[in-house]
Amino acid sequence: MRLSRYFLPVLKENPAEAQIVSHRYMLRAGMIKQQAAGIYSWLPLGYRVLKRIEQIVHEEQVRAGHIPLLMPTLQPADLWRESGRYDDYGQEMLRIKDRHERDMLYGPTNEEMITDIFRSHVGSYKDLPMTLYHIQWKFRDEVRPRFGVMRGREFLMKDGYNFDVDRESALHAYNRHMVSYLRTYERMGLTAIPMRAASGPIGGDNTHEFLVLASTGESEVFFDDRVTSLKLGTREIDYDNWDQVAKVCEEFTTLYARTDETHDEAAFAEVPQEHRKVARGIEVGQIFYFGTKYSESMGATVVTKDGTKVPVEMGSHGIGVSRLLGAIIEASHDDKGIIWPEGVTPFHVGIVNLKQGDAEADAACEALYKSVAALGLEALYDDRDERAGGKFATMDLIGLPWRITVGPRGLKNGVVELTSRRTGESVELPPQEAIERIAGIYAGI
Ligand code: 5CA
Repeated sequence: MRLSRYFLPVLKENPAEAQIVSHRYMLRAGMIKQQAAGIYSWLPLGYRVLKRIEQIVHEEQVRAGHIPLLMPTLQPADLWRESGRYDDYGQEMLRIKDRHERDMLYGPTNEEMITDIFRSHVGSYKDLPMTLYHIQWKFRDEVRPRFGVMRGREFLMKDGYNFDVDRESALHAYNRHMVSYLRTYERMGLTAIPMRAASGPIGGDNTHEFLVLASTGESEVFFDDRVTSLKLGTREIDYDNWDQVAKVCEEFTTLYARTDETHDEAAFAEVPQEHRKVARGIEVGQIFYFGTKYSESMGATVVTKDGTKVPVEMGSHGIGVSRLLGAIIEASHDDKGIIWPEGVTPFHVGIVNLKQGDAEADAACEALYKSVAALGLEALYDDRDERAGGKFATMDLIGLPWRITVGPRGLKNGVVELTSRRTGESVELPPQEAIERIAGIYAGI
């Protein structure tokens, strides 16, 4: 993309309404625009990152054997009357009447609808296990929407629902989600710690939240800090191998890590003092096992191997897709702007032309731009007729992890400059070598 033809409405001033750094940088970098409290338009740069995050979530869900579908944002109230949650959900639910005076609602989550789909089409243990998921907009009329996309009213969520014939296979589905989430967050450059939590309006007694540590997080968390160095890395996971998946979960959930809702002072006191930490965290996902809570009230049954009809065992599993943008920025920024991890960056590399209009500099930039595209990667080429200082400030603010700077002086010596946004380190290289470096960096991502 050429910056002269892009839509990147960067703000020079700090917006007064933004209280935390991620909100401030998302507004300043022209990623989002607020349309009403907690409701945002996704401007091109923000939309790109949102799509990259979605893509990672999809890939890891499919890798775990889960099946994507798409349910609507609007739901009939009657489904929620069946489960009993229509009245329970309270003011967080946005209720709507259509022209025929039928009660509708903008879905805050989809347990009822997915149970309805299941009961309409599935009835035998032979079709199980099955996990269906979608990535769809949700609406929760939060009392205090704040911090930009972090606590929105309209927000994008991946919500998945497992259907299993018995408790053991449902617990495997729970574990499978936990492991797939660990990989999902790691690919985004995040350390998200599974913590024992409380289930709230979703129900059930087995639930973990995934928390990214950040001083601006809304949850208070208590943990053994050795949990922060656990990594899934590139190890091969066979998601059908119950023991292997359970072992990974054990590895990640044995050390003490709880939110304030389930915190237990006595158990915490047993953590060696030098490892005992109290901090704040951003909840980027939550998994629930709730058994037959919805299948019983809504009549979703399966016939088991021995011919008996039982309510299907279920759980639901969410990832805060739009919230993740805020969480990633909270975890990865400096005083100049955002620092995108390679896995989610809106463009893979920025190209800065120090002297637009100089025939040699222009030609070198054009050649680099084409070479990046030939790698199957995307460059943002700042081809505007602007001062170098302004170009650097924009690149630093929008946070592309790599920048190639091209100027007449370097070109005389046959080199361009490759700079890491994270470390600030630069190396001078012939253009072809800079391209090879970029190819190498993204080969493993
Ligand atoms: N049905 C279950 C799982 S599918 C569910 O709704 N879980 S949840 O309530 O925990 O939401 C899942 C994730 O959505 C949360 O972990 C959080 O990351 C994100 N989320 C929840 N509320 C908001 C909000 N108001 N703004 C942005 N993200 C949110």
